[in-house]
Amino acid sequence: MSRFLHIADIHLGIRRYNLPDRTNDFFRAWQEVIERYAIGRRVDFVLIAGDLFDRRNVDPQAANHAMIMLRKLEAARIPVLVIEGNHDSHEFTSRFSWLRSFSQWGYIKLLEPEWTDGTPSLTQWNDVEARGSYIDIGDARIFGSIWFGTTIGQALPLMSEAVRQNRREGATNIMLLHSDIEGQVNRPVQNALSLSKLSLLRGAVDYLALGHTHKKFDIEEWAFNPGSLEACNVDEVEAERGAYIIETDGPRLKIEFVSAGADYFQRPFKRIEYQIDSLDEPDQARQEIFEFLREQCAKDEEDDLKKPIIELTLRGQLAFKNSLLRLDKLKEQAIEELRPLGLIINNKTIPKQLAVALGLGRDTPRSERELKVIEDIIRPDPRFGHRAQEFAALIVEAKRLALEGESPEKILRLIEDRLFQAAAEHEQAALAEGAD
Ligand SMILES: [Mn+2]
Repeated sequence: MSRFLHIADIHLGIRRYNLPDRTNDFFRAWQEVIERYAIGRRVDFVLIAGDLFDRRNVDPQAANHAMIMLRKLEAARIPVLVIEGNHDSHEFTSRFSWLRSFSQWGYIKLLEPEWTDGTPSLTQWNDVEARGSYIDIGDARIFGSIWFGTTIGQALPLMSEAVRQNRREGATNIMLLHSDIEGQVNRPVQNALSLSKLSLLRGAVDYLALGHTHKKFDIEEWAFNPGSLEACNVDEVEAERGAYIIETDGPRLKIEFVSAGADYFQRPFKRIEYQIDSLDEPDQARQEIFEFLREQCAKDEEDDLKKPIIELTLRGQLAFKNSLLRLDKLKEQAIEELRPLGLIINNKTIPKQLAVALGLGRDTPRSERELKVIEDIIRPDPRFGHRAQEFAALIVEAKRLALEGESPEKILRLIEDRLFQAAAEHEQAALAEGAD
């Protein structure tokens, strides 16, 4: 029987949004998870499935943050098995990397397959050389891998075959993998590992310890992805994430998941919106947004650990040039006077002259939407505005003819006819009015 902690995507040293305190949040999450669930539960080993660090050029503070907990794990005699992620992988032009150095110094064991002529060969961990591709701890055998990036599709069948040949029968065979998985990515990616290729590993390992996607998921209670320990960006805030504590008994697994926020430290985010319409003067607009922020900040917890990071999204129509709003000034003033832990401002306003086709429902057909957009663009023009609807229809018709391959001359004639016809009618109407 063995018990282990599986985490991934710790991202120590994160600098996203330029929030200097944010990197401490990531340390706090890492610290609590290691203290409570690795040392507190006396696990046999810890798995880190990639992205321990936010960048391959680890900065001194991030190295300290890693070392503080790695030394505690060392004192508790808990080995830490690590693979590279896309954020902290080595450079192809160098055989040195910080993860390799940490491994050489004995604080982690970086498990890497060796590649020669496009095929992987796996070697057992050698304590003297401090290198190897897999390691035996108790009744578990743990295999590492590397960040495959765009080559994952070709590399995975080779890897799974190599692992199959080196599995230890009777043991719990575990593999670490940092990769996008088909069906689990929110953004468009080309290199997600297909489920059919992933299933090749199924016969080779009993537990697949995944990393890379920053939200929790599992595939058929066999491949597990805990998600990042903290939220790396605002869009990740809502996603469930945390750590797995696994107990194995041969091929049988007992799975426990501890959740960010509920079971260990997580920084709260407060996402607020401000509607900017009807403010015509930049300084006044900035002041009103500031007052709104002041009210919002007054409601926040005083306790530094509970204070939220604020994400303010500005919406609506702007009657003046975007740059006149001087959001940098707003931010400076807010940080100085309101002292939020972090402030992220998103400007989603649109210039008034581009605010077209507003108020159309989601189910408005495309053709109707198109007509309305064109009409709204024509309307402010004093030459054509009074016949916006008519000319919008004309433009759509000209487009239809062009798409049907009609000759340019014929399309031009149609436009001229309608324009002159319109002008003539307009003139007549004006004359008739004058005659009254
Ligand atoms: Mn990551």
